[in-house]
Amino acid sequence: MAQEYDYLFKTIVVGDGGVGKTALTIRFSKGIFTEDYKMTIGVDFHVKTISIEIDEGLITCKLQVWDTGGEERFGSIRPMYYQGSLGAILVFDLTNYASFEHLLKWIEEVRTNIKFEIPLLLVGNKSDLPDQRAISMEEINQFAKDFNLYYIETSAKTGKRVDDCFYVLTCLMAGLDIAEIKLRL
Ligand code: G3D
Ligand code: MG
Repeated sequence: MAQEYDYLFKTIVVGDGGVGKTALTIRFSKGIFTEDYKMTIGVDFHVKTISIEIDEGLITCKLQVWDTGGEERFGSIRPMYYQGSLGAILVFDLTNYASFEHLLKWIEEVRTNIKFEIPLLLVGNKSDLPDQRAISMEEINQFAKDFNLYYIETSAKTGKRVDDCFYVLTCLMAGLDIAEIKLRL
């Protein structure tokens, strides 16, 4: 039987508890936002196949998105979820400054647990709450520049740019030129 995808990518979603990792993962994989899912304990993974158009045709990528529990008490079981990850989404909450400050810790955790360089995508979630915004664009841009990260602002609630964020990470994992991708977004 022919394989129905060109690539299989394991992707992890990391960041503090409450930033919206589960909401983003569910929005992307199922296209919905629900207020009543339980706090993630350990890990869940969701699968979705996306197609990327390149000059030579379509590339089909199957994403396995692992939604990790961000809470400290899951720390000891978390490392095994990093195994085999080819990309990571680093999420903070645009309305919570501490979640932004903790990004460094998350980058270190990814780098400690994954011995080779993988693409990281920085995501500021809850863009639907502009009045509660706690981090300036300057600060975010500086951070993204310092760590050489591509940055996207999403709302899991409205769905805004959620697909774009997984699409961009997939392109990075597939080794496609980000400048080219930008033009297509
Ligand atoms: P986590 O998986 O990172 O711990 P969750 O975070 O996905 O469980 O989300 C934490 C809370 O933030 C949830 O609210 C969820 O509904 C809310 N949330 C997630 N994404 C968004 C978003 O884009 N916009 C808004 N306004 N809220 C969001 P509760 O009330 O259940 O704690
Ligand atoms: Mg969760």
